[in-house]
Amino acid sequence: MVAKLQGDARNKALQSLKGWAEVEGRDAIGKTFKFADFSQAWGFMSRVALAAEKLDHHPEWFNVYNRIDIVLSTHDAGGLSERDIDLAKLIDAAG
Ligand code: HBI
Repeated sequence: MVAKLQGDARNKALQSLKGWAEVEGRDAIGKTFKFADFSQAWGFMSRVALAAEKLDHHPEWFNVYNRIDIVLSTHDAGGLSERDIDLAKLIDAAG
């Protein structure tokens, strides 16, 4: 069972991220990525998909042409966990 991030640990984890914001109305974080075109965006999504599969932790995302809106939350925990923080860092590295 994955634990939800709470209190100081949660604040510290959120502060370690760049450009990720808490999502209104749910225990999740989100970030929007923009690329030059669809091909670049799809390449990024492919890299993220492989990293997510390795981590066994998956993003919620929405893509239109060169834009990808990503939301991270741990369904097994019912909210934000350390797994989302790890995936956010992998996603940033794939950008
Ligand atoms: N991805 N975001 C997210 N949250 C989960 O709880 C999760 C996941 N990917 C795989 C996964 N859980 C597995 O542990 C199974 O629950 C399918």
